[in-house]
Amino acid sequence: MTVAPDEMANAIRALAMDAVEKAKSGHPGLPMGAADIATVLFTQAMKYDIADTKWPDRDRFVLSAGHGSMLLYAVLYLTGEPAMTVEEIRNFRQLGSLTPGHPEAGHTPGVETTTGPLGQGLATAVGMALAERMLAAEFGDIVDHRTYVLVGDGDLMEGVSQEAIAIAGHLKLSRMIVLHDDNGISIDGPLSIADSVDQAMRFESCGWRAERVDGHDQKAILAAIDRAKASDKPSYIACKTVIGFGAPTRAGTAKAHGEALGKDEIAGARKNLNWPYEPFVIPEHILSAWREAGARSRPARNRWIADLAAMDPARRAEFERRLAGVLPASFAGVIEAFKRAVADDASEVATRKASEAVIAAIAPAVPELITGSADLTGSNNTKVAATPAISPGHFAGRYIHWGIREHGMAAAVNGMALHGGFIPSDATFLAFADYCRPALRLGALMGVRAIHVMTHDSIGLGEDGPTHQPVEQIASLRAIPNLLVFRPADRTETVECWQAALEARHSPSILALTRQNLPRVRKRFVAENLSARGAYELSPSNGSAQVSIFASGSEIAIAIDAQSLLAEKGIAARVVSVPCLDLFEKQDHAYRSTTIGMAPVKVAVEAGVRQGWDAIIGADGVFVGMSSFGASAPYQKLYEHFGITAAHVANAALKRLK
Ligand SMILES: Cc1ncc(C[n+]2csc(CCOP(=O)(O)OP(=O)(O)O)c2C)c(N)n1
Ligand SMILES: [Mg+2]
Repeated sequence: MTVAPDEMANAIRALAMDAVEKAKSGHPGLPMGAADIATVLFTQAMKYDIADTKWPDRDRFVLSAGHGSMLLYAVLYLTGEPAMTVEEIRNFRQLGSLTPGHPEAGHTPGVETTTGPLGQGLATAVGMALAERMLAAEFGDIVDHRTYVLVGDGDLMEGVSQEAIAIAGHLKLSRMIVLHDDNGISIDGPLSIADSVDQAMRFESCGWRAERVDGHDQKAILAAIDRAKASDKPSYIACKTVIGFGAPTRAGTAKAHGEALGKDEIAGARKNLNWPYEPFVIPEHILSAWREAGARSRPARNRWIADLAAMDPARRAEFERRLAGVLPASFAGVIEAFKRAVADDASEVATRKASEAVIAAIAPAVPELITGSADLTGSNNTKVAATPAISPGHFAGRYIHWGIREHGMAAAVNGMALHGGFIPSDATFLAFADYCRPALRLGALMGVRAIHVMTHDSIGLGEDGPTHQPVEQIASLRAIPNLLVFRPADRTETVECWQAALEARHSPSILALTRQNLPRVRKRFVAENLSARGAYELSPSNGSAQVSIFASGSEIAIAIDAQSLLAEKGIAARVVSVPCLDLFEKQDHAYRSTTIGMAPVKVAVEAGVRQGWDAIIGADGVFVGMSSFGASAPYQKLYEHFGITAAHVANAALKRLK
């Protein structure tokens, strides 16, 4: 029995309106409007096998308009993802279900990336498309897939979309195909109240191929996708749709966007769509047509498995290691040798330079490490001999010039990590972490291993002044769950923090690094990665400590000088280095309490705001740091001006002792 294309699409529409109705919340408009687009993608255009949603060579599908989650859940159920039962659809938006309000990667099989914050999916997909080309440049045709993105009007209005579109067009990511649910409606009403961009012209001007089709004409959509596949540019297809297609009074209006339709409207939609079936019931002939579609690419997957088996065994092992995200066997040895080598180097160094040396040392042994910068290559120190830059259409390389697009960069780096095969890192100034923040947050929520090198980490950058001097950034980044914020103090800690970041498979990391030179504070080689504990006693006291001084990064040297000043006054003090407060909080109670210690006076020193430090020093601890924005001056003057000096730390401790 042949099933009409609109019956296939109506199955999505019915599941979406029924699930939203049962949950009494959710967004029926997008799934009902974009059902024809999804039907074309999942029954004809895309290469995937629902039997293995992790097949490395599957086409990726990103629902950037994450509020339309029921579209994706319906497709996963219809195509036959075993975990996505009709029970899960009935439990839409309920605790513990596989059908949360917005799609969550790592939670629901078949969801490629977490979406919901508009624009993120599109920018993340750029990283997936880029990773695909870069991996293909390394391993050849065993990597050969596309990245499809469904965007709504909202995704395209968000600023990050411009960064994403511009870099994708520039790099000629021809395997990226964006389908726009061009319904002209968002929450407040018709788009015309707030937007008059010609999207096709916009994409074209960014180096994309663009065209417009009727989003309810499945033949036309497929033909446009076929043309997109043949293009040497990324493609944008505006699919003119009606939001809430089928709903008798709400279709085409903002009322269809984000609330349950209600009994009468649903009854009317069933009539309009010629869908006489009970809620959550998909008739056998339609379900089996969908299930067939879900297995359509099985022969392609079997061919791929055979191709993989036929690969040269050593290359195959390397390819599989890369996809598994396991560091090379040589990694630990390379790190240890380098750490041993720097242990004897007593010269001063900026941690950004120390980081460059780490990258130079490990990049040859860790081919999955990708570096890059948002136009601050010479300041971030992320480019080394082993990381040549890629260029438009040429993806053999390991360095990405992202342009001045911090938000798009951070999102794309998430996408590269999600795609697999790479440990991506990027870079900018720490003050501009704020420009990356939505992507940093999503990366942390998803648990991707992405490493963000953020240099110029305090007033220590000096003359560029308060606009460029991070004050609250470190604290605000520490506030993001599962984001590891590292602030190393010297060469050795910089090696250790890089190592910890690379080994943190399910967390993104920030490496906050200095512009200014710092003295060596770790004087003896220790095999253990002490920074990975988050905090450790760096300089013990001579006798029972009366003062514990906690610090990170550039303020460690100040803490050690303060320790000497106190010793001159007969006060025993110890110094604890805190390169990663987040990791310290994960240590067991015994380690935490011995590291924090029993000294009656606790002092923390960091050239940032106090927030977060009370976890160590308590509410009556002494904090020496910043409580205002910085200023423009040579950095030594600024440290004096803001009172972040050894003398000030020692005096503050003495005062508290009395
Ligand atoms: C960054 C961000 N801002 C705001 C929202 C809230 N929001 C969710 S959907 C939406 C409107 C989106 O319009 P459109 O993409 O056209 O979706 P449609 O109404 O057509 O389904 C808004 C403002 C969000 N999810 N993310
Ligand atoms: Mg819309």
